Amino acid sequence: DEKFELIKRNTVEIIGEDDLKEMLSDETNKREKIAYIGFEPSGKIHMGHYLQIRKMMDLHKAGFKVVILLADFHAYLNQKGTLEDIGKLGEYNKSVFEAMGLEAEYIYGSEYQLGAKYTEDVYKLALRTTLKRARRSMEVIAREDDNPKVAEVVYPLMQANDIKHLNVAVAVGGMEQRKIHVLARELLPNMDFESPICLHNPVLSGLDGVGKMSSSKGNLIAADDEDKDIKKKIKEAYCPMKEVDGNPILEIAHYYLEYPAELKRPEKYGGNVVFESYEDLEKAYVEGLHPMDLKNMVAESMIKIITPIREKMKGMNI
Ligand code: IYR
Repeated sequence: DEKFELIKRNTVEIIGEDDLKEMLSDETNKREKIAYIGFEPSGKIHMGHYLQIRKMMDLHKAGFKVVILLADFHAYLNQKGTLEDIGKLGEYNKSVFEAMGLEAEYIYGSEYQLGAKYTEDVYKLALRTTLKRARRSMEVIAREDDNPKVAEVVYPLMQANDIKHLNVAVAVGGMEQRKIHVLARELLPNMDFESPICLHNPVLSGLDGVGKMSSSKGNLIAADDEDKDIKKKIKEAYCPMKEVDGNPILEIAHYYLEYPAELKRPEKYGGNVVFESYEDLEKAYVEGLHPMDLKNMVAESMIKIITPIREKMKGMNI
């Protein structure tokens, strides 16, 4: 129904859709409505993060308690720095998510991941997971390393275990988290825990058209970018004419424009056009709508989205 549609909107997939529908219609709250997502603390919060934060707001609206895991030990295991520095980034990330308007409970991994029961469960998962599978689940997530460390295979076991120890019903993440989530779905039922529902968001392409939008690559629009930077980045972004696949600007238009969306342009360039839906816009683009027209629409809407977040961050002294 309505809540389900809100939760499903703009996702790539929900694994366990029927369980979710059942949860939404069950007023006895047999299964606690807890949804979570974890982030390795990061120096830049960008529009890829915001897509996920918005989904957590949808879940909140649909009656879920939202938990945000500031995954400090995970970042540490993934060679992102000292625990102390990662901790500071976690505080910063929390403030940005609050500026985005998310109401949630925030928890650091290090607050519970050294507990005896948690640790025992990691060992159980370690016995039940092949090395090969643990490594495969980390394919997009693990930092590149010519000599991969054991930490890389501990990481997914802990992530699966987080679901149990935070009592999560709905685990959220980008599509790159899917293999870890599927592992959790398979193993947790043998550890006295109900298989989680897993919701996967699209992963945005980088503005350079090379790989995904990523804090480490700088191919992003940040939550606190100034208007002139947004305009410049979008103007210079990869946006091949008539091409849909891997086109970052069209992806942003897909997930961030409000439809019906209006393109405003002078008569001599064809005048104004209204696109009823993303599909409508995509069709026009494939048929030759100019990349500059698309970029102008996208820049305008990004500025509209980012301005209040940026100003709130300034007000909070972030
Ligand atoms: N693997 C995530 C970070 C992460 C997510 C969850 I959900 C956890 O329980 C732990 C870590 C990433 O790639 O950022």
